[in-house]
Amino acid sequence: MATTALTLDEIYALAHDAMTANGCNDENASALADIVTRAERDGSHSHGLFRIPGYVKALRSGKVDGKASPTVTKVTPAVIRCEGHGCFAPLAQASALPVLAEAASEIGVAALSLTGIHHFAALWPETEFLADRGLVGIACTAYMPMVAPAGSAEKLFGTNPISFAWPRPGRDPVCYDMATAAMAMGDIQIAARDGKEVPPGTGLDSDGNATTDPAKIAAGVVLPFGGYKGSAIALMVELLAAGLTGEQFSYEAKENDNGDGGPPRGGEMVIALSPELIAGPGWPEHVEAFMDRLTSLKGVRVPGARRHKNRLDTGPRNINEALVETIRGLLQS
Ligand code: PYC
Repeated sequence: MATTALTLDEIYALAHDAMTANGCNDENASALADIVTRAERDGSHSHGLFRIPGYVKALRSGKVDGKASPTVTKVTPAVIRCEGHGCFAPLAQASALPVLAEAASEIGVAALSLTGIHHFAALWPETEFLADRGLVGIACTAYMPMVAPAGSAEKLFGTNPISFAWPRPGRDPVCYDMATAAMAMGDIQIAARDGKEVPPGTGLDSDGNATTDPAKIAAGVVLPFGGYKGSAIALMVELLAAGLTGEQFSYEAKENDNGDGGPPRGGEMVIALSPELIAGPGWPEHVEAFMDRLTSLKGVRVPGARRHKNRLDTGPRNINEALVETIRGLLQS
């Protein structure tokens, strides 16, 4: 694969310019460019510049309002609502996460319901934000139907990612962000682009036959990870991200989407818990003793460790050359 070396500042500028050239104001463009740059910095390629053409499609079709200004409301001391008014998710998160963190730090537990947003990014930035402030974070969002519930060959669930972060004072948090599908759709698309096969069990073709061809899976269905267990977690994500926020379930998002290829309107649920208030003082020592046990086992890696290691490298990143050219082409609106 031919690549172009870009510094993190160049990645940020490319993402920011692509957004402003296509109708975003500086606030929206900056929030989005920041998320894209952090994804490339950490090696989460499927959530980095790879997403820009989709973001631009959503701006050009008028589905996303690049000048929207989210509103944050405290419904009760523990319930925070953020209405994005059609913005990309990162600006709504930047507006509401500090309010969520403050509430959970004060009263122990708080929930943030995000509505009217278009989410196409990783979810670890939300939960790491909370862990960096000494809080446990859980976030999930539903997406377009791509995944067949266990027992069926018909898609109903989105790839429905869920992220969890646990704070470790003085250390990087435990943090994972995973699709409840056998593979995230972005990774399936990247495998198709790069001509690679995906592992058996990832999905079915449009006739319901098992295949390792990512292009056939993209046209067919993805399977939930871990059979009926993953299917149950994908169901939980639909209920938390749509049932609990009042936003669209994956199937509703598809029915109401304009099919431009950008992220549909949807909801996100973010929950914050304070170990200091719930477990009480002494929790870090208790947890670190457990983490020592865990990491003493041969072959165990703390979730998030690879991203945290990647982020120490402040040098340029090798980005798919064709992708960079495509994005440069999008600077002409
Ligand atoms: O990574 O598939 C994904 C995703 C969907 C919505 C937000 N992220």
